[in-house]
Amino acid sequence: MSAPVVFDPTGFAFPANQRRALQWAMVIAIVAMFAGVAHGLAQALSYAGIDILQYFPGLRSYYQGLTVHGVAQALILTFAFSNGFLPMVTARALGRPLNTPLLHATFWAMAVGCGLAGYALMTNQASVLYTSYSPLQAHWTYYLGLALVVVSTWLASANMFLTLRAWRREHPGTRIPLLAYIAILSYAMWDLASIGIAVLFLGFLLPWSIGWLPKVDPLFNRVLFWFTGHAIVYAWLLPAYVSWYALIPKQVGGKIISDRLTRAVFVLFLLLSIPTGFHHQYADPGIAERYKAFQAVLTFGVFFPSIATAFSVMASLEIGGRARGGTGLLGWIRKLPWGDPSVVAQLLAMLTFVLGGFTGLINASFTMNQVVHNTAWMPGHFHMTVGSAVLLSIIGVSYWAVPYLTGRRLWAPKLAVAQSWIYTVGLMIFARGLISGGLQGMPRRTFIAQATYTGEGWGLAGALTGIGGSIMTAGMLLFFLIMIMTRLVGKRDGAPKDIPVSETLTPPSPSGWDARLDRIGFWVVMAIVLILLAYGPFFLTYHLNLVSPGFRLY
Ligand code: HAS
Ligand code: CU
Repeated sequence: MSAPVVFDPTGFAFPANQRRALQWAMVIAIVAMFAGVAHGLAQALSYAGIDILQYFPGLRSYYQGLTVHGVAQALILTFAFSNGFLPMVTARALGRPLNTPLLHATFWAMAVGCGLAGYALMTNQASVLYTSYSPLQAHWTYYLGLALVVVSTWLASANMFLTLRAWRREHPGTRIPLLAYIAILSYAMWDLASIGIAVLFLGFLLPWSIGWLPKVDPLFNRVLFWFTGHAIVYAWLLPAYVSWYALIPKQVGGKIISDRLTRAVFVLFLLLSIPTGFHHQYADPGIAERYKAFQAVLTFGVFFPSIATAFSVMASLEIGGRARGGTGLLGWIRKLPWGDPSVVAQLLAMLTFVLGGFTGLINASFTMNQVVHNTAWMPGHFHMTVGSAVLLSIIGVSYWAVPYLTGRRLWAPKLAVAQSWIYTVGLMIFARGLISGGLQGMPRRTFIAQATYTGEGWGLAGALTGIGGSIMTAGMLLFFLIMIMTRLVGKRDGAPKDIPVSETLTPPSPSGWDARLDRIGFWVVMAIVLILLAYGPFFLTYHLNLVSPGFRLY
């Protein structure tokens, strides 16, 4: 008899100790979010000419605040969340618990990493911004701390791979459940991508900050950073896509429209996320135009799986909206569960991401990039991607995951619906300010509140940024209140007992071309081939110039 194609893990429940470990991953994520939000308000108000940085105890410079903001939000929040979320859904999809020692090791690597990097940041010894560009030099604890954060993501991946291997042994011939497959591929992509930053930190910046390596090569360091640094944005985004594809349909009463399309989308991200990093360096000298042009083309390639996602996620939503009685061309939209805080946060995440994605295409265009590079446009772009699609999805997932993990019902669900709306309205005003300011030449990473110059249109752009940023902060404070109250006073009955896992319209086929998508090892090798094509010529022909000592300017 042939093996069943669809595996059914009904009845799976996490052991209590694993549930606790997963809760702690969420705690780190939410604490990092809080640290980042306070500094976010200061950055936004700076664009409006208001300086509140002077009131932050212990803060010595604008760049210290900006580094804390970027590191906390972009590096800690995102990965602390994914370290919990991806293994959690993998275990649920495979119907088997995770490896407990690995789960604890993941947590401790992340916690110690945050402690070390946090020490350097708080004492103003790491005001190098989240891009960690040399020749700005940080204290060694910053590099070691962030290296440990990366190690924690590897441990989380190892946990998923081991769980998958054990499951495969017991289920030969059965297709990998879709949810586990896309969660594992998300981190497989990141594992490859993180090699760049691992070499950068361990091979150059850490020995340099200790004094073992007297000088570094800033251009080469930037190349290593962006090798990881473009793919990192998909490492942030793909967990949100996991939720949009595989959880949200169930939450709105719809179905995943295609098993094979969903798998193919994640394979495309594995293949194309990394060989595109030069699109952050169009303006850098020392990199041949032809390498930049090749990666520009691949950047338009990695746009494609997001477009496929837009159409297929919308189709699953439509199935849900119609099942709930929606009719006509757009009537199904109204019928979506707009009263469910988890769903609303993620619908708003998707809607704002449309603009985030399109501004990305402008960045990616070789010539238009000249207009927007290093201007306020850029934070406008990335707050509509990581600051909306990713953040609002993390918030949306938290609205069911925190009750699921703590066994306590969400506190004040109506307020939670309002929370996402308030944040989103603030975000749109804020991004409108930054985008228009950027088009009028307003620089990014500049303390505008103390700038001795100004430009046409910066007044309105800055005011909108300040107003929008304040509204976003109010939205985030509500989120923290809801999380704390859920933990403290949330009712002990009525919390979700299971993760919302969606069904697919048609189950995966046991044979045929799409069964080959499950050969993860093969796709990893293909990804490496593409990386070699895109980066190989540069690395092979580059002469390392160790020229720069370290500087601490702020
Ligand atoms: Fe980007 C710079 C190009 C996506 C983040 N990006 C950045 C930086 C960050 C960032 C942080 O080519 C600044 C880095 C720094 O500090 O210097 N980006 C792109 C492109 C995409 C893109 C082509 N970026 C992202 C995502 C990010 C992110 C995602 C975070 C998560 N970006 C660039 C470039 C630069 C850059 C250059 C360098 C610029 C420079 O000069 O420095 C694409 O992947 C975007 C594709 C996405 C779409 C949107 C699809 C829409 C979907 C939603 C569907 C809606 C539904 C709603 C279903 C085309 C999937 C239905 C709901 C109903 C209610 C009906
Ligand atoms: Cu990029």
